[in-house]
Amino acid sequence: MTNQAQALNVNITSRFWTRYLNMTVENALPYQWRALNDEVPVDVPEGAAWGENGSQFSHSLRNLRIAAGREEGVFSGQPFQDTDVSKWLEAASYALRRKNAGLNVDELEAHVNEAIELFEGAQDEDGYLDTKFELDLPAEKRFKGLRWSHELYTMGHFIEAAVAHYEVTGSKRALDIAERVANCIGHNFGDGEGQVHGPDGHPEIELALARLYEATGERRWLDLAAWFIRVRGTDPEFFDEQDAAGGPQFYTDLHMPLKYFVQDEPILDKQHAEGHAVRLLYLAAAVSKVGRLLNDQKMLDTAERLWTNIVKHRMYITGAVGSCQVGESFSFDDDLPNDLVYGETCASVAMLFYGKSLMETKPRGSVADVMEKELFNGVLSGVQLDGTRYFYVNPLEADPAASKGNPTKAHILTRRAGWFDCACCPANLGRLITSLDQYLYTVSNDGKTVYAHQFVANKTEFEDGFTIEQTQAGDEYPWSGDITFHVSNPNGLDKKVAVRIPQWSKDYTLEVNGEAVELPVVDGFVTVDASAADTEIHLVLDMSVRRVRASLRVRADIGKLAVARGPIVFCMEQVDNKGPLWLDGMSADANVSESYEPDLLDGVEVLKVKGSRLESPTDDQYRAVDAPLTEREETLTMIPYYAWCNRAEGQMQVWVRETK
Ligand code: FUB
Ligand code: ZN
Repeated sequence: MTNQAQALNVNITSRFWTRYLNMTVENALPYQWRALNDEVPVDVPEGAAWGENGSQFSHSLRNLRIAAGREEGVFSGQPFQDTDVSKWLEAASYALRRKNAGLNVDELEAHVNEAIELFEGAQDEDGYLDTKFELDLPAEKRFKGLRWSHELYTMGHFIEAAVAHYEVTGSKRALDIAERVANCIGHNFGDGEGQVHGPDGHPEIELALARLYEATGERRWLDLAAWFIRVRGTDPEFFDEQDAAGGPQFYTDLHMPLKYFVQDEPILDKQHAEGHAVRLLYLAAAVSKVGRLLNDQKMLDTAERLWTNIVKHRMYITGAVGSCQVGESFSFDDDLPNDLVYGETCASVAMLFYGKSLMETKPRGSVADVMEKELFNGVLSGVQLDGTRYFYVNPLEADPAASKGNPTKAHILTRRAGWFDCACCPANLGRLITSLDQYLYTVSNDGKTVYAHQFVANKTEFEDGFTIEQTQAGDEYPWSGDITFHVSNPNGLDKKVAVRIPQWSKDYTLEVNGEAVELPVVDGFVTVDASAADTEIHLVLDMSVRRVRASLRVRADIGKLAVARGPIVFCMEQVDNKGPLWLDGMSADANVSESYEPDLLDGVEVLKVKGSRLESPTDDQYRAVDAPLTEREETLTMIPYYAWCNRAEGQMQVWVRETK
């Protein structure tokens, strides 16, 4: 299966997503540039994010300017501080295409060129490119402390940015730098005499090299990506040996097990998603991608196995992954605490990289359903509606008093931050949103079947003159489920369009050219013949409100209900409900009224649930059961989860106490 190679020009027209795209291009990316340029302070409360190094400002661009000889000074920030600029560069490169939608991207383009020039100036003659090492450490320390050095993670993000820039602009300026980086890595790593025989503590280079291979056609980058996948976990002593040999030390007070680094066993033997969530997910996405490109069955099986483990046992209803703050990690099956959750924004973004790759191997509605869940919930909750404040951690239950008073919950912010000391998430969100067009279609290898798997209104031209225009009626998706695909096939090619029937839609109606049809749902898709010059596929999904219970395996959600409508998960916020929210309840058949409120939170569906509120006859801390509690009628207000924390600070919860 292929993806954007055959979808030449995807023009997103969705009202919902155009707002996000334009907000990212016009607000978020310019704001992030200012943050990278030390014009926005780090404002995370103490203890809230891992890895604080006490910096008040990002210093990322300054590090590059110093390394490029444009400014005097010393390095500051995380060892991987350059990646904030690289991810921004990747996001901004995609964003340049919004010029076609009439946006002024001149300033963004100037900053893109400035960033590339800085990377060019900072690169060493041998291709090495990492300002932490270039400014802070002697050259002989390079690649000698890979447990925490993040060197390949850092260079990998630059490679990804360069590939994006090349794909968008056709310019090879950044790509040339990236190829020199890859050459440096290829020279230093491998099975040969004197080469480093082990991986970086943070996967990323594997995905980056696979993308570099796709952009350049150079087979050695794919082989090198596969080498990094295969070497991982084969030598549990590798990091210790580097340390013993005098390798550079970072984060010396952090003692993480090998599992955290996905280095405790070969990834292809792993049965469960374990360790640091972003590390595992970047690696799993690469295993899937490289497995497809090499047709390596063991890699493909591993990618499937880990995905299944995550979505069946280790993913929250919002798509959040990573249940544990210690090590920002996965924990164990069905351990999904709502108030201790990590749910890093980067992890939800990574789930989309992973899902996209699985779709390219074998399109399945179940995978596309998860991608959709992540997009509309786990990912979007990471960013304030105006694009200038961010969540690193995405809880399903939050309480300002608990975050403040209980150190084990200090990582749960109840206000998005303007910038982080470890600012991995903001630009990761940026690069996902500005490349959303790459996540909508998957085309079969023979080019005959186009899987239109996301309900994001768009107009797309494929290489062979085939076009699909997706339009949405009413308040549009995700608020309305009335979707039409206008398919045009002027050359009368042998073509099919496969449309996803989401698992959440209990019922649906399907019409082809105005006639009701019943087609089998295979792997989550209905497939419609589209070999005529014009075909119109009209799908109406069931957007009724759903009350959801979690599996009995999930202790955190026993006796609770969640509420969803279409792909959107809802939550209660204290600004709409009196609180404490844990006293509010609803029954499984509670009456729910819905209304679209165009002026609230940039346009959201609001639910009013006929629920109740627990009342106690006494205020005693403990009381005998002969003083019964009463349920008083109460109307509960619910808004889309992604839009929480855009008004007054207060409690929030997704799962609500279930009453009779
Ligand atoms: O280690 C680099 C980045 O910092 C990771 O991807 C994030 O999870 C954060 O730990
Ligand atoms: Zn992050």
